[in-house]
Amino acid sequence: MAAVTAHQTTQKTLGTANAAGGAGSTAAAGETDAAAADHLAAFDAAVAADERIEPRDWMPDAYRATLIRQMAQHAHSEIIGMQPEANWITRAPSLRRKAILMAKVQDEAGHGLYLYSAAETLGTSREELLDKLHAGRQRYSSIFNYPTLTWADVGAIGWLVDGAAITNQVPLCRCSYGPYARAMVRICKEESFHQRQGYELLLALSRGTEAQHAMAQDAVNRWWWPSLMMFGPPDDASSHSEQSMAWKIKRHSNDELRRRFVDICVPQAEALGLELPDPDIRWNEELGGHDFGAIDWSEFQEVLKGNGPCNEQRITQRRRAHEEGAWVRDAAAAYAAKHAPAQTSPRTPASASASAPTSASAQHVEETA
Ligand code: FAQ
Repeated sequence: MAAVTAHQTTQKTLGTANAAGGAGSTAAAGETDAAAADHLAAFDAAVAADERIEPRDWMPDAYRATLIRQMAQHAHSEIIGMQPEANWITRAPSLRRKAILMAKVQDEAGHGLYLYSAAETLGTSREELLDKLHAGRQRYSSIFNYPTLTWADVGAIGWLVDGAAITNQVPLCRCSYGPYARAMVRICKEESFHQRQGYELLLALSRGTEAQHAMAQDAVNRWWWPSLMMFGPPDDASSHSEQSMAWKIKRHSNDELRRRFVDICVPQAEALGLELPDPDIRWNEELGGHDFGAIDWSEFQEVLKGNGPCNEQRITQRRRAHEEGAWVRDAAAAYAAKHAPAQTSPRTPASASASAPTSASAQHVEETA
């Protein structure tokens, strides 16, 4: 990928993206060309100096739109990602395993909450983002369109899916947008616990009976390739990477992170006593990393088009959970209105103090299942 500076790419995209609104839009009414150029120069300098861009700072519309797209997709992935594992809560083989799995699934809901809140600082709302998800206008990760067929899938998700998520997300802790970077710090700590519980679960199965070992191997066989796809299309087909890396939203390309993940997994699989389902994995001395087999990108494209094994089921369940949670949102809004601090300003009519709360506070208790 050719090296580009934030300035070059910012100029290329200035004014081309749909502004999401907010304080720092390039579309600020009445702004002169000179003022816009000053803003752009200050933004580029901040990115170049590895400073954080904060919600009230000026930012190019396309930067804002890119962040909203990625953060929304990330938040949607967290809450839709609750479904495959939640499928096993009632069938966990022991109280200990059930408690751990419930805590993990709850953590994913929390991650969705942090990320929707961080996205709201860009001038969008959680309601709007969820509407777009439910209407199929925003994506969630391809990985959550695969079924969890056995208990070992819970282990494979923890080890591989959370493992891939951490590999991708640790660099996001240094993302140029402050609220996203800060949300990622806490999320990564929790993902790290998730990855370990999956590894430990698989280890127990791998060292168990022959049937348990076979179940663990089968789960790894099914989750390996979709986990590699989580990192996104190959670099030469990744439409957003060049710009996102120039803006320091992304710090590494999709292929770089995918390779890093394979390098991490190979010795872990060995320690687990399980095989990765790829006969082409071998050490490449020259690269200082592992080579691996070709990914079936047509499968990835089909899943993105909505034709994965569980796309329909996941989105239907998500829409149903949202509808069934309407009473909780209504109750929270009524409670917030009742307890809203009284307005004392003489210019504010008394009735205004009892008006409905902001959508942000009403949405605060949005269900996440
Ligand atoms: N699935 O140009 P790029 C988790 C789309 S969280 C679906 O490379 P970008 C925790 C992409 O949006 C997992 N779509 O895009 C957990 C774009 O579409 P567009 C989620 C994908 O953004 C564990 C097009 O392809 N993590 O697992 C995928 O630069 C267990 C072109 O792609 C994040 O979201 C995909 N895998 O790079 C929860 C991390 N890949 O807009 C529960 C943050 C690409 O052109 C249980 N996100 N697309 O229509 C990122 O780092 C980036 O957005 C990438 C994609 C790397 C995912």
